Amino acid sequence: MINYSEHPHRRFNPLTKQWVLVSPHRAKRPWQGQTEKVSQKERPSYDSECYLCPGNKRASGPTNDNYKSTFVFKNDFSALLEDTPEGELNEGLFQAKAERGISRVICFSPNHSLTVPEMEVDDIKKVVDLWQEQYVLLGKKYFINHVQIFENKGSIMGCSNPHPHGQIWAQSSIPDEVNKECNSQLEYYNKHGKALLVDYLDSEIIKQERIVVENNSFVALVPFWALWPFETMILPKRNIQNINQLTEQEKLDFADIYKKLTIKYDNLFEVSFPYSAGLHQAPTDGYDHPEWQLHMHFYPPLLRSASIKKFMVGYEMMANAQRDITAEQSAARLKELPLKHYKKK
Ligand code: H2U
Ligand code: ZN
Repeated sequence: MINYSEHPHRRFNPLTKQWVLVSPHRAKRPWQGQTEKVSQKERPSYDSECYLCPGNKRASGPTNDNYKSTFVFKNDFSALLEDTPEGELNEGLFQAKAERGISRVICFSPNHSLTVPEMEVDDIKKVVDLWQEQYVLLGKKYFINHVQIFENKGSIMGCSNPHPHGQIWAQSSIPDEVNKECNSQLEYYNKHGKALLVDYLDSEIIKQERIVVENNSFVALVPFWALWPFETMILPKRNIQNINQLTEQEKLDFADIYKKLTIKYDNLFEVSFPYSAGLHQAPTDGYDHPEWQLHMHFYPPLLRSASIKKFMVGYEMMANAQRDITAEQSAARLKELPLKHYKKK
């Protein structure tokens, strides 16, 4: 009889309809717990060379406001442009289409030395306030059908600057990852009359196998179908299609769980834990989306220590995502970690 914590198996991701190969027998070797220290220089709270610090001149010329909490500006090297000319190529196998959009950068704090897990909950809430405001402002524009809010953290993830910040890319098309989730959630809703992720969270709450941390309004868990070793997802406890529906209290709770989860991440290998994280929510195409459930994904690359990362190469590139340690094992490790940041020990 198959034992899912021992034998190779595949797990299905109902959001993307992709499979992940799980090989738990390979992770059986005992955990050595090595946490080799990577150089962790304390950063100053202000860096005159940083292009995101308040009052500083950015790479391309403009000067940042002397901001006191959060700060948003148009990406000086925007991947998407508002004034892209119309155009479409439709020649059989050769298809292309002009794309319009807006790219913005968000500074989370004026303090250069901080990261989300080290920020105060009230200050993280201001980031959530800004996300909400930007989702609405950008989403209202007639040529914006999707608003992607995300954070790249750590140079290993290609993040260009340690100053706490995130980005927003808003555009007229629904990007691929979101489109997969749109289709799956709609299909599920049409069949069951409920949002897929609402049913999913209900089952996870009953099972109690993959939940890492929760508060009154949110749960953070390792999804059953996680690809990355310590991948997690934050889910609201009520059905919310987009961030604009969050109440003041829920925004505070969102900030609280964002902080708690990232503290656990930092504590795992006692390092500022790198990841790409992003909100997934209903498109801003003017339609109701009862099938949608707001959620935030965290895709961290680290595997065994502060420097040993999981590579999605070889088999993953050619065939299928694969992991050794099961989602349940990862969740158990994250769950047992303290909610006090290791630097405060
Ligand atoms: P990361 O989140 O990956 O670090 O990217 C930071 C963004 O900041 C990046 O998209 C922008 C880059 O284009 N940027 C500016 O808009 N102005 C600058 O002066 C430097 C970087
Ligand atoms: Zn800075």
